[in-house]
Amino acid sequence: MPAQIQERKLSRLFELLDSDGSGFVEESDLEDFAAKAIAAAGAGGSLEARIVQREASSLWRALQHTLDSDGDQRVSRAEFLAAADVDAVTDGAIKLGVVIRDITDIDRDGLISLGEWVTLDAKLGIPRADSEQGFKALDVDGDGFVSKPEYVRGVEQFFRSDDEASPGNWAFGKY
Ligand SMILES: [Ca+2]
Ligand SMILES: [Ca+2]
Ligand SMILES: [Ca+2]
Repeated sequence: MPAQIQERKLSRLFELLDSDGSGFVEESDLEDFAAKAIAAAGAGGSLEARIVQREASSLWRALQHTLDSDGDQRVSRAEFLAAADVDAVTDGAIKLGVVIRDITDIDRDGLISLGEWVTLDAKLGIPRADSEQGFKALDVDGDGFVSKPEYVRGVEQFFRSDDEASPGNWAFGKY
């Protein structure tokens, strides 16, 4: 079963990333994903925005380097799932996931509030109920905020854990 949960999580992420619904993840999808997160956070033009753009583009290059044997510049769902075992891709995805949560903390107090969380998730296409459930899961100490250590750990679990009980499985909503 362990493989199945990873597949479910990554399939869901693939859908979020494929923002033009083409059935493939392309470079433009990653640019859109970054742009949506930046817009939701009102972070346009900031240093943080450039970091998000840079990590999105690094993840694209890692995917391309790993998968693009036929040079068609796009990644299918099956290829995306296969890439999940590749360290360069996992590391790139974790970095992007973390910097996106960094800008989710709109007021920069080191804590993501429920309001901040749902604002960003809505823009990324995560339904409100899923987003709220994800927030509750990642707020492991139950103080009403997702702190940086909580979301860093959550994003790592999303990409690395095959434990059904890991809170981080919810880092990007229902899976
Ligand atoms: Ca696409
Ligand atoms: Ca905050
Ligand atoms: Ca917390």
